[in-house]
Amino acid sequence: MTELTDADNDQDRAVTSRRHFLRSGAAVGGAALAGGLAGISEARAEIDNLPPNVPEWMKAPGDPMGSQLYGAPSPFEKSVVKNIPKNLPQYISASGRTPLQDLDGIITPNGLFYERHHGGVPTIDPAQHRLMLHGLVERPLIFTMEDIRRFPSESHIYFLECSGNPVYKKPYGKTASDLCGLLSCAEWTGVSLKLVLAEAGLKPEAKWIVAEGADAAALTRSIPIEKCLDDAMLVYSQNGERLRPQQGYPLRLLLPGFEGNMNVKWLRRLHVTAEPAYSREETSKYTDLMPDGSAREFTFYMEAKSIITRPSGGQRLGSKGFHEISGLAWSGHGKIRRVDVSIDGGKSWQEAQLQEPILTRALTRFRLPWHWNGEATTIQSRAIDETGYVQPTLAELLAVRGDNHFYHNNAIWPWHIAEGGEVTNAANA
Ligand SMILES: Nc1nc2c(c(=O)[nH]1)N[C@H]1C(S)=C(S)[C@@H](COP(=O)(O)O)O[C@H]1N2
Ligand SMILES: [Mo]
Repeated sequence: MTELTDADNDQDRAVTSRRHFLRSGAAVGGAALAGGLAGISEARAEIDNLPPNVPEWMKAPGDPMGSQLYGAPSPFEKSVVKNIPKNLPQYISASGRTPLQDLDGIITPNGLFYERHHGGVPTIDPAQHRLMLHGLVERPLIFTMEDIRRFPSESHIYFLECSGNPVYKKPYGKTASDLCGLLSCAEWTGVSLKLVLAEAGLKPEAKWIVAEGADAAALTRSIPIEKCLDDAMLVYSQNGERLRPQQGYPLRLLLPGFEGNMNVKWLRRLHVTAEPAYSREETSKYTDLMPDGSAREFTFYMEAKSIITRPSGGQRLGSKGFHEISGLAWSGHGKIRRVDVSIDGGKSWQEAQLQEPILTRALTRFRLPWHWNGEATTIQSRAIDETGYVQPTLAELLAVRGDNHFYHNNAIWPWHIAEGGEVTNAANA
């Protein structure tokens, strides 16, 4: 903030002084030619655009309508892009993370929605796409996309998170996106799976539905029938427009609160069975080895979790004084009831404000006003969901699950703030 002086407030004087400035500026520019005219004129243009002057973008009409048929962000926002890890191979089995630290609110813009795929992103012609529903049903059916869109539609806001977000033992990475960017939230539109199943008629022995994607990975997961008859959706739109190819165009399964992997994209088949398929993705992957040697499998729901996105790793507090701490909390088990924030390395906790709306199985934004005294400290958040479950520390998680685990790390993330204001990941310090 800069205080407005009386002189600045005097528009007439401002215009005259600007003319003076322009005239003298021309002389300076001429004299400084050898030193690089471009730099000088840029700096002068910047001053010219500041109050009380009329900025250059007010002096002529802007770009005409139709110069962009599909809108894009301002060119000044070009650094806000998906975060594609450089240390992982990105051919075929790949992931790109949401830049959580650069976003506000709870909705992820479609172009920044995280993506995770095991066989590349297929290009599917919706006119040639079919959904097959068979197995333990009275009437096996094949649906076109038009058939699916004829069902009554529903829209809901839900988060989606990969259970490999982040790796378990030593959460590496600098930014909130590196650590937690396999997480996004959108308004999804589609049809309740229950309605579609009623059309086929489930047989009494139906206990599981094995869902298969139309990608080169033919990703396959078994879903318990209870979830299929609850809030599961067949989704064709995200944030108002059709699904992006990366999110499963033209059709995906959406299982609110379940680990990302089960939300099968490019959905082509629902096989109703009495037993799970024990596919690769639910045995060798997305299952965790416990200290006693047993396998923790079919861990469907993502447990309560939160992360401070501002200030967060890679950012810097410019000065001591007022800063708002802001972040995201979510739980696969329902609504977020409370978020606590600690600004003293976990010694004491304060209740953060939750921003409306607080939705079931959606991201919830929290914030805490904070006066930073300029000393080094560690800040962190912990989420409590409506079941009363409290987000654990990494040490608590390791004590129960041992260190052979790979997936399902919902531990608290501490950020270290140095005296100079630099924010770094304190979990892998
Ligand atoms: N068909 C198919 N579905 C899939 C995948 C895939 O590779 N193929 N990846 C899964 C994984 S591991 C995750 S975390 C989510 C990611 O969804 P998104 O790319 O829309 O964010 O989709 C799941 N569904
Ligand atoms: Mo995933």
